[in-house]
Amino acid sequence: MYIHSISAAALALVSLTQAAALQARDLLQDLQDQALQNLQDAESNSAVTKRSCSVFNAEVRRDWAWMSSKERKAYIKAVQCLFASPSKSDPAKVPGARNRFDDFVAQHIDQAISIHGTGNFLSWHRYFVFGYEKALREECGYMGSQPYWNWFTHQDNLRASPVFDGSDTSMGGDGAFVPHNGSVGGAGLIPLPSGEGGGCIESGPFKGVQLNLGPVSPTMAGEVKVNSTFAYNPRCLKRDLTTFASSNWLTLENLYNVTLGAASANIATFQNELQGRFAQGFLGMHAAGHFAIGGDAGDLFSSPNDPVFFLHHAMVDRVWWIWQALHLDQAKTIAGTITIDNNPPSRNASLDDIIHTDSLNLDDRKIGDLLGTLDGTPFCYTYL
Ligand SMILES: *[C@@H]1O[C@H](CO)[C@@H](O)[C@H](O)[C@H]1NC(C)=O
Ligand SMILES: *[C@@H]1O[C@H](CO)[C@@H](O)[C@H](O)[C@H]1NC(C)=O
Ligand SMILES: *[C@@H]1O[C@H](CO)[C@@H](O)[C@H](O)[C@H]1NC(C)=O
Ligand SMILES: *[C@@H]1O[C@H](CO)[C@@H](O)[C@H](O)[C@H]1NC(C)=O
Ligand SMILES: [Cu+2]
Repeated sequence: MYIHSISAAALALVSLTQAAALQARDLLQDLQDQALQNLQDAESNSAVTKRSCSVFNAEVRRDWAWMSSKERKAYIKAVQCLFASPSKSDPAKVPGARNRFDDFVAQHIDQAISIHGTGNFLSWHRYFVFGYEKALREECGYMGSQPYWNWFTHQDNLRASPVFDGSDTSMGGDGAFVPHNGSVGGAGLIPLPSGEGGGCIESGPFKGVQLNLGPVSPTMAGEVKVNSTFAYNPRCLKRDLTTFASSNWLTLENLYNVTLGAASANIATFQNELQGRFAQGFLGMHAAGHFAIGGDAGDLFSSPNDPVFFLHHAMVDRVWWIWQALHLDQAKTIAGTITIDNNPPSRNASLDDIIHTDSLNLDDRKIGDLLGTLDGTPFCYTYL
């Protein structure tokens, strides 16, 4: 038995039991509806009139599964265009970059240890995905918005997901099966069994694509680390769809916890639960997504080599966006330091800290300017 539709008001009540929420036909849809409602209410109650960006005119990012074949093909074509366009990275710094897609990989490699387990984790990745979406639009003629990978369907059969089914309207299928001993997630603490892939992507649009950078910190057995951080290392894109990771951690229970449950209390508990409790064997939804894709996507540094990275991080961003809309009084707070899991110990991140993006054609921005997706500058988008 499921509850037909939890009323918006009921959802907002902390008294709603977790069990009730989990029985809901679609917790995610209820959260989404409540988030949009809260943003609309906030706007109609706001004293500020005539904002250039509003929840009513913002770009809308959508679920890959809900896009038409034509829309998906337009997105895929634009991503392929980035792979075919010249790099803008400084060759002295990034000798291995060969194309525009590599610039994004290089940016993430360069900053990896100061953008994960830090106070800028959410805002940095929000800006990164935005920069990618902007490049698709401005440099590759894409007219749509950045799609997301909805984690909460096909968790028990990733190969059937419209993101991974290997059709020409997917982001490519699994890797070819190469026997291996699995992967190790969660900063080396959480062993994951091998999926049915492990080799080069076998089907769909990214079959045969050439990667040039990384792996810098490979996590799948048998992968060989590149000799120097930005060296040229041409090879195929490897995937190992790992249902073990998706079915264990991409769960409605975990979604509930970070949006309405104990972990939703403040930005620190939210982002920490989302990023996992590795010492306790809990991968968390962010890392679980990376390891569900597997292969190149499991590398802390060079994970953007797999173009699904951007659909995954759009979903991370969407869950943050939902949390923010459900906690409007805390939406513009941050927590965490400026070093990965505060190692080595460092000061707290501040709203005035600058996010730099080198060759991505984005202006440097303060973290504080990257917290609202409807602030107009630089962002004006919502999710559906
Ligand atoms: C897996 O690990 C075992 C034990 O270390 C080893 O004997 C075996 O060769 C490995 N298999 C592969 C495919 O690497
Ligand atoms: C690293 O360097 C060694 C020795 O120069 C070479 O044999 C190997 O192919 C290189 N590996 C990669 C991944 O570039
Ligand atoms: C919810 O998150 C908190 C951390 O904030 C954690 O202690 C707790 O175990 C989580 N609950 C579930 C059911 O996972
Ligand atoms: C850093 O932030 C934490 C809470 O997120 C706070 O308890 C601590 O006092 C802050 N440290 C400094 C030096 O401001
Ligand atoms: Cu990252």
